[in-house]
Amino acid sequence: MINEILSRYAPVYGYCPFEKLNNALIECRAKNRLPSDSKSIIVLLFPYYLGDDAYEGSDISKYAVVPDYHDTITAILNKASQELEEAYPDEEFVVFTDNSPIPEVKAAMYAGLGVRGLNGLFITEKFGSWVFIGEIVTTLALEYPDIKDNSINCIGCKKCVTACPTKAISEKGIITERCLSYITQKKGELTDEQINLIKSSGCAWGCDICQNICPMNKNCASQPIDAFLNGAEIKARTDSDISGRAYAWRGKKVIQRNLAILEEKR
Ligand code: B12
Ligand code: SF4
Ligand code: SF4
Repeated sequence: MINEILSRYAPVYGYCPFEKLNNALIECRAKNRLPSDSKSIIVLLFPYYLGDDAYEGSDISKYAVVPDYHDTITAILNKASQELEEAYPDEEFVVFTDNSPIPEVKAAMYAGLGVRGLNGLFITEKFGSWVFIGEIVTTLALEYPDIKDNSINCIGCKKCVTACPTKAISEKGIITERCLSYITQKKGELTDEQINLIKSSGCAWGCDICQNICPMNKNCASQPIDAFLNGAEIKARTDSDISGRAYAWRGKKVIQRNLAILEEKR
């Protein structure tokens, strides 16, 4: 029954035992929404890669080209959870994506859906790392794959480490403050070094360098979910309405500052 429901909402999904991550939860306000007797994390993956040709002339990273995934994925997860509530009236189902207490890369790993890359991202066989992760935390007990921590890493070629312009990738994970994706989202004044990094990346929002270089992303399928097929925009908006785009949450000033930095370059 549960598989029949979920397969209508995401091309890939799996089950992670909640107890595996109970001690690794991210401290955030959303933590209060977790059911008190959580047993499972239903992890769903949403591919967004549109094919290389689609990004020609783009000034933002691939994840920001499609309509804001927080809105689209939350809407999909809400529908799925409504169906699950009807099918299992005694159980609780709570949806999250990104703004989540669940370390999503780890949850996807323990659900047996792919591997963790040295670039910190979750990589699937079919879609590479071009997938967003969403989850439904539930009191329902499910069957889980037997995943051992050490058997889940990428091929370890280290091309991402060499290509990263800020040396943000270490064996222990990503150094957040160094990551260009973080820098493009930062409010206020940037240092000259940060400005130059944005200029040379040519990207006004996010960073895809460690994903573009990754051999595990070669030949991955371009089968984005329907919600991403319409409404893709390869250039950041310069007009007043930026709602529904991934860069909207930081407000207009940040994306406009970054676009001005790219403009200076020309
Ligand atoms: C904060 C955050 C960021 C920060 C910090 C990134 C980071 N990796 O820490 C910033 C702003 C930089 C960022 C950037 C991006 N993000 Co982000 N981000 C998150 C968020 C909200 C939380 C991540 C987190 O703090 N996890 C908790 C910490 C403790 O986990 P951790 O850093 O992995 O630390 C563990 C590891 O170090 C691990 N560890 C131990 N030993 C080793 C060894 C190795 C080799 C590694 C890799 C790890 C490791 O143990 C630590 C403790 O648990 C997640 C959503 C979520 N709720 O999970 C999205 C998320 C990870 N981001 C996502 C995306 C798409 C991006 C970008 C690609 C966007 C872009 N194009 O610019 C970039 C990629 C940058 C990168 N290479 O990671 C997606 C990734 C999807 C995927 N396929 O993996 C997520 C899952 C959101 C989503 N719902 O889809 N992000
Ligand atoms: S997103 Fe860019 S800056 Fe961040 S780790 Fe990857 S290559 Fe480095
Ligand atoms: S570039 Fe190589 S080391 Fe980095 S995530 Fe991809 S496979 Fe792993």
